Amino acid sequence: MSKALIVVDMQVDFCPGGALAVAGGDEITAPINGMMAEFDAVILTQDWHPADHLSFADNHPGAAPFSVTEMDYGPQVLWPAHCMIGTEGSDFHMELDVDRADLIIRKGFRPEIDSYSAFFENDHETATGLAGYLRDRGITDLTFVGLALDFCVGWSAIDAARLGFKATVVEAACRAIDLEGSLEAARQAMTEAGVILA
Ligand code: VGL
Ligand code: ZN
Repeated sequence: MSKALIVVDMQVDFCPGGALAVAGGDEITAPINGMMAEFDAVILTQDWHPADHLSFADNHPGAAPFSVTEMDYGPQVLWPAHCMIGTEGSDFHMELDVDRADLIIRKGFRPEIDSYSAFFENDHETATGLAGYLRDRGITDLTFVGLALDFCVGWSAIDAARLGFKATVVEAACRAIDLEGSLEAARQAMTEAGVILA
């Protein structure tokens, strides 16, 4: 049994003062750094969008941020522009122990499709390659922390469970956006998928 800590989107734009700030996002860097020592591998995900990304409300004339639109692959929340490639907002939080990471997996770089999960883009089909990497290394148990619990953390953990990994989410080392009940919905979906909420 080999286990990895998957640290989801601990980036400047998701922390207070950022473009898509999650309340308390900066409070979890210290606990996450502290957890890293307990794992065989540490993997960071990095939300990584081009300026013309279709998840940005700005790229849908007249659409308000946090409204929902219909894409080819299903409903998509339109976010304020965030984590743009090469900007400060896409950097990891200054205090995160980035040096401990074995792998940084970027997601959301295709303009026409968003990617909440670390495993699949939002069509639930296009793989990021993370599952293959973990399997090649013999990693079976995954613990998820980071931002945001009800989007990227939740979707990643659900995909992990569906792919046959043992998936645990440590809620105390996560923070949520909580958009119209999204936190409760994510908790329920995670439980149904067999994710352990610790
Ligand atoms: C995220 C919304 C848009 C996240 C990323 O990390 O949860 N949420 N992009
Ligand atoms: Zn994003």
